Amino acid sequence: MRLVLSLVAALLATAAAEDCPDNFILIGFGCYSFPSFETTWDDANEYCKFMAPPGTIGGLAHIEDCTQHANLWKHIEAQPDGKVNYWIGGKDEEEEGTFRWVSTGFEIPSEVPFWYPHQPDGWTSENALSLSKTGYFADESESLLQKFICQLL
Ligand SMILES: [Ca+2]
Ligand SMILES: [Ca+2]
Repeated sequence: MRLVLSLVAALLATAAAEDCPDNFILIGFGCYSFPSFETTWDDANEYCKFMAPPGTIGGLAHIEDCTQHANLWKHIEAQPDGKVNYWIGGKDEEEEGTFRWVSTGFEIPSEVPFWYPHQPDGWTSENALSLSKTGYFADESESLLQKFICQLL
């Protein structure tokens, strides 16, 4: 029985690893990539589109439920120097104070459970969404140079 279980576990692990293309890793149910350089929000989003393999669509990551938020942060915390600010795919430039995922247009709920206390606080000078080194969301100026998280959408 134990042998069967470990065979099943090995098969599942292989299947999971094959679910994401090169340069992407499976975290929870999504394929993510963590490029090593820092750039502006717009350039980060363009890079995520550019690095997606043919036949797939890439963009900055969107985090739409608590489980995925926790999965991603657990992965980040486990990396050496992982706890920094990362651009993710939300903006509030169309309607100040209402952040939306640019990939889907869905509104990002405010306050608990995603946002750091008292964020967003930058009004019209901060219109881009960051998964900050606190593990929670914050608004930042989109021209800041930060690391970023890409996702296959
Ligand atoms: Ca804003
Ligand atoms: Ca802020």
